[in-house]
Amino acid sequence: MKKDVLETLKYNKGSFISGEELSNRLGVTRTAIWKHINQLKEEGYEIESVSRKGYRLMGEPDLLNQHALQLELKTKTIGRRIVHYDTIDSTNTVAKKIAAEGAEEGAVVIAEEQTGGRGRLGRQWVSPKGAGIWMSLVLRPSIEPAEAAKITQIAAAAVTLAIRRVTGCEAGIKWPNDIILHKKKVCGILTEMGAELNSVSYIVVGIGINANVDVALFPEEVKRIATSIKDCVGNNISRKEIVLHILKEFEDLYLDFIYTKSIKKSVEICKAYSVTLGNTVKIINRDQTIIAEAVDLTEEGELIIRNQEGQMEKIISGEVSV
Ligand code: BT5
Repeated sequence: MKKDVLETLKYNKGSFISGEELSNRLGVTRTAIWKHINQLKEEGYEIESVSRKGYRLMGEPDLLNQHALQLELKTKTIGRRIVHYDTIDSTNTVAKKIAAEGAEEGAVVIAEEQTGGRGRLGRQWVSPKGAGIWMSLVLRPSIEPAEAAKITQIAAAAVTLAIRRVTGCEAGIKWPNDIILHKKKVCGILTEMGAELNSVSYIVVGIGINANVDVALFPEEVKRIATSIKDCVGNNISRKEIVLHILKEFEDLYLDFIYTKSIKKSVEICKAYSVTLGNTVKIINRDQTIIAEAVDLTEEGELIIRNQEGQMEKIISGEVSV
């Protein structure tokens, strides 16, 4: 019921709705409405109450804990359980630990700050307190280890859609795991797994987003390549809105993958918003560097390139710079 009260207030954000109208619409007494409003206020929602006018939602807290997200989450499984930390070394490390101990599919670990945030190949992920979105999803698809990279493409598509829908910023995807705003990195994705030889036992997909982060405070070498959503929008954005949208978009695309066994839908989104395709790219894979033209993505989310001899090649993973 509190969820419905909040939803109605949000729908009318900035304008008054009377206690009577709320109670008629939701089919409960005005006293019940008043109780829910008070609870919401205690949770940090700024709600103005004026006699004869009613209630007006003025501001929402930007909390990423289980309670705050649960109130507005529209998913079936993803994010139904949220483990929230103030400070943790890495949400991926925690997610892998709880997954190995049996955590259910859809569990999400979120931290306000990471002291040992990780990128690929042991690189560091800068994760300052309170301003970013540092989260990891636990998944249990029945797939082969070689398919794990598909989850990165699903996550890239979900994050890009969420940023675009919530902020209007034209987020793009640099294959395979970077989300870009104005040519700079706003988000990185790290997919890890626990697996037997032929079957995956769990996948953890870590998503790091510079939401309201002050990039000027980053170390010099990261500052040059990074940006934040705040810098694109011009003011702080609601991390909660972004998280809610990511979880919903991710669930839709992930379930589509589970049912159809194909990530075609995600790949279409990755292609539509790709900043890689059509460009000359440098691909670094272990000790090999190739300069080539990025031509297309396969239905499985691999990159097709045309090398300098004019031959087409399929790249499964690697470091790409445009
Ligand atoms: C990635 O690796 O981009 C994956 C990052 C995944 C981070 C999330 S946060 C939640 C979860 N928990 C974790 O511990 N990790 C995941 P890669 O493609 O290897 O890029 C790493 C490089 O990005 C670094 O070497 C830096 O150059 C740069 N970098 C570091 N922090 C950054 C930041 N906050 N914003 C933009 N770029 C950053």
